[in-house]
Amino acid sequence: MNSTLLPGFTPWPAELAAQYRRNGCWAGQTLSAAFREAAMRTPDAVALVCGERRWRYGELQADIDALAGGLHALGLRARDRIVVQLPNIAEFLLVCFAAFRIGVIPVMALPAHRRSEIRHFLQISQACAWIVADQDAGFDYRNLARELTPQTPDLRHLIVVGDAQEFIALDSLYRPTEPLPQEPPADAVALLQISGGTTGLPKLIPRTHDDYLYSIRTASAICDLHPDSVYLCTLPAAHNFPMSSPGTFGALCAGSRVVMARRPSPDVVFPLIAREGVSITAVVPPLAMAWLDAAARNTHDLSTLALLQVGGAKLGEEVARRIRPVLGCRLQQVFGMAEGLVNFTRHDDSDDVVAISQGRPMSPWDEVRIVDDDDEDVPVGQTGHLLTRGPYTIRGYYCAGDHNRRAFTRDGFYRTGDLVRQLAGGHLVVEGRAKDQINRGGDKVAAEEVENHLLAHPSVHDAALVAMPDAFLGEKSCAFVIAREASVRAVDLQRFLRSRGLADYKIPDRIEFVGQFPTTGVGKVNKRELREHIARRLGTR
Ligand code: OOB
Repeated sequence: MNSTLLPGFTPWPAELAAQYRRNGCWAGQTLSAAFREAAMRTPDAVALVCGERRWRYGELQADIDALAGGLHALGLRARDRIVVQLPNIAEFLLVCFAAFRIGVIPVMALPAHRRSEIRHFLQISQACAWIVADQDAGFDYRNLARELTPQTPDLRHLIVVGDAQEFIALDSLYRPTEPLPQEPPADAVALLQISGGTTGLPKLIPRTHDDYLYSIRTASAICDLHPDSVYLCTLPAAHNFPMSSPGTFGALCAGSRVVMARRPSPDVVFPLIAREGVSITAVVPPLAMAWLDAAARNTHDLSTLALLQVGGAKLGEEVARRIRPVLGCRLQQVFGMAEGLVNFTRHDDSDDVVAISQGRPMSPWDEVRIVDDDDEDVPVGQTGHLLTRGPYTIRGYYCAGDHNRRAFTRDGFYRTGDLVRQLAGGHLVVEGRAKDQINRGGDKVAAEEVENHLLAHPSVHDAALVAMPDAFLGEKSCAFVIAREASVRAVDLQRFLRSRGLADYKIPDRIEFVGQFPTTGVGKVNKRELREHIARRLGTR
């Protein structure tokens, strides 16, 4: 047992934890030990490819240990938090596994996050270190660091991949001779994922070595990852889907090869698939559509690609049915969440089930309930709220007592906020969403977070953010605003939100000025009506 739990982490009840150990879900192994096992099996096999750089398993293990030594020499200790904000480069994986080795907990920020999100992550996690790339996609992360370091007293180390300027260069932290401390216990928190969020500020999701490794290994078995598999990391590496379902972590623990794609566009990805013989990758629906379109002009050999995983947002049935004929690979739908539960369609599912369903839970130990507004089970086949608990679904967000009382039932089921119905074979069909969130092609936008930023503008009296249909992204965001002054324009508000350091994907795609909001019977803003209103204006339902 772990006697030194991270404060703010909600463990599973002791009886359940004992059961998950007895039934073999929790193997009592850390993520770093799982990688080491793979590295020892095939030290000469290529583990990681990033641009022209390549690591064999043995070399990667040596670099991970050397970096763990350097982080330890800096003063980082077990349970310290480090915000990791890196693009799809090898260093992302090196830093994660070095941190796991010494029990340091990465907070999985996305490259798209800006001042507002990063300040919040630094503050809520009390991270003592933050690691960024010098610049990426035209954004200089060192400038953001200069702005934020004075405001975050816990932050002691700013580490930079590339040109570090006045900060610490990651390259200077490889210390192969530094003695390493003991590995952390397997029931310790390994990492903090970021929630899509429904409230004012994003929540952190504590995942333990035990639970994460179980989900990775189960996903790897479902996707049949083996030493000859080649996994292409297309989506942002820190996201739960390309990291663990089975993702880069799954591939590394299975002895497969990981290839990092710097950008997800077909002109980058198709040549990489051909050059490296990629066999599996994960995308969101808009990317699947972009790849389908690009396939018509494609000259690269994509024949090694056996499985395309699509998830993060609802995939349209028509798009689903085009994947195999156009790209020549099987489709797997993946419906998951950083909080835990991941559903997959399976190899032996019929084409129809793969086209219309979002898969079924990956573990026999996943408990799923579909309930009405009063938490009563609905009859099979009817749509209701999805609740879940199990060996890799969290019991609470990090340091979020009040919110946890709403987000979980008293008996520990996580309220996913998704509306689903179940097919006879157990597969789930996502029918909608009860949570106040916009799913912008897989990027999650919490309405309240954006509304709060809008309300900070002196000309805004009230604001309500809703989803509007979009042919490519599935959904975009539309802010309805009651202005105090008629002179304020949409571009002013969009510029204002950017100046507040909000990630670009959260800036409302459209702003509609109105005199008042429609209300529900109890006087709440009627967002359903606002959604219908904007859909009508756009000429779609
Ligand atoms: C994945 O994780 P998150 O945490 O970014 O978002 C979770 C939410 C779900 O609750 C659901 O609302 C939506 O994203 N979602 C889907 C979906 N997959 C996720 N909605 C419809 N169809 C799907 N296939 O997005 C995530 C994590 C692990 C694996 C895959 C996706």
